Amino acid sequence: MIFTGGINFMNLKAIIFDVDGTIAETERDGHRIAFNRAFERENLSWHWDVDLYGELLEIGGGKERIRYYISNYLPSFNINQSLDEFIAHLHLLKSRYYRQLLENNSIPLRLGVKRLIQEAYSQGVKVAIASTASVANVEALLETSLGNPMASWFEVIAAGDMVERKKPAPDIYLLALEKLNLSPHECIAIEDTNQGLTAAVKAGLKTVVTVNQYTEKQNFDEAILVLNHLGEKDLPFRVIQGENYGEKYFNLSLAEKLI
Ligand code: XBP
Repeated sequence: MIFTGGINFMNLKAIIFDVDGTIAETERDGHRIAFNRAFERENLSWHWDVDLYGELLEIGGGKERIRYYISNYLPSFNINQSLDEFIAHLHLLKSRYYRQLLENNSIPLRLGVKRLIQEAYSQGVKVAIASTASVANVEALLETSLGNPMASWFEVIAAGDMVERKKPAPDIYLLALEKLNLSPHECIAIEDTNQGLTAAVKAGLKTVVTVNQYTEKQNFDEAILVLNHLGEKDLPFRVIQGENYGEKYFNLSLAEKLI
């Protein structure tokens, strides 16, 4: 049992965060822009507009998304090199542009994220990451948006190619749990997409969803709670689905009740 200043967190030992769309709105104005810059740099006449990118988000992982786009939208596309190498090169370029974007104009965290990380850290509840995005891109986001030392508070970063099967497979959550050395009933996951929710639930985790522009119409029946954002004391969340036990913003006591 963790005993801290009068609050007993008997069950909750860790919060596992998804990254893109959950910690920060990185997709539309971050990853999407970086993909397009890489396409331009390679003289490709491809352009992923906001709507098309919404469709492509069904596919997790930057490399996987490019591959899916080529096979489903460009049936006659041909190159004089191996497709794997071409995709790897394009993704490397894209990742450089993404990190440049973060460094020049860091993407703000979603409402309530920083407060929750601080609350968890100060109460001895671990924080961890389970993301489809590449490790370097996750670390760059944490460093530019949270800064240090907060970025180093994450006990575990499970991301990208550390597992073979990306979300909606549960593998990345299972890896995070293994590295945390905790069982699913001691943790809560925070996600923003249906694929992420499926992955977390299949790993046995109770999952809270904070929706965004791209995901608000998705099905979240399996979530324990669905919110518009995590909220703050003076900026309460809106409950879309589930029980909030009278709380107005997402905090550790609500997380404890939910698990
Ligand atoms: C987000 C993703 C990623 C990013 C691109 O994953 O789906 O594919 O769009 O990242 P999550 P990379 O919501 O699980 O964080 O280019 O680094 O793969």
